[in-house]
Amino acid sequence: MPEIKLTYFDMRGRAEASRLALVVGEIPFEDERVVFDHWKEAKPKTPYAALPMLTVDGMQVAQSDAILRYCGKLAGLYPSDPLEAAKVDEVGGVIDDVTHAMYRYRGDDKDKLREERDKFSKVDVPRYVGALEKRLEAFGDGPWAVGGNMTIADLHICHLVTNIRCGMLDFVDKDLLEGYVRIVKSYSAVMEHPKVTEWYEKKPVKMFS
Ligand SMILES: N[C@@H](CCC(=O)N[C@@H](CS)C(=O)NCC(=O)O)C(=O)O
Repeated sequence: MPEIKLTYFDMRGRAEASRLALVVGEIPFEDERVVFDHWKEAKPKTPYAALPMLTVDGMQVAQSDAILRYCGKLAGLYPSDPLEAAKVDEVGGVIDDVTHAMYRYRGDDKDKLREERDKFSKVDVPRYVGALEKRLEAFGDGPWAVGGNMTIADLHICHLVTNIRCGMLDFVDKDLLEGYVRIVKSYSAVMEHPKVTEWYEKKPVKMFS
């Protein structure tokens, strides 16, 4: 097994799905959390001046999706069958679409933010999450998103549901996703996995604080 270090800030953000993949796969790794005071110095040493970054036997791997896919492969959470893998990547793609819509407005104008987040809740979520719900129903009864086992698709979903449920998004109802039964089923299956519960007993969930 290679020597692995996953470097990110001390929050879930774009690294938690990869951390969970390694945890579930029982892959030993160093969970390096950079404090913002040290980030200025570390930033130019990363490939794209951004985190997360994975270091595998001294080799840097950047971009959260690439990192997650790599961790998923190591952990046995990425299908070897190309069509099943495509379904997993499809889920990752639509979660990216939803996340993009969530952060479409990044300015300081609270009225504008409320307007954008209303649009997110009333237009983007029904469009993307509603469609994903139907796709998962077509993929199977679950609880896993794709096939009969956990894959990184479930970790993508878990990331989205956690972000909404924790109430960190201004002007977004934390119950927004509760009606999407098939999606919540996948989220719950991840959160109830013994390795995941053990992880959160040791590392309480931190969002952006
Ligand atoms: N496309 C990149 C985006 C990485 C990114 O934007 N990282 C943010 C944290 S989520 C970052 O490093 N921000 C600090 C900075 O830009 O100085 C990925 O998915 O890894």
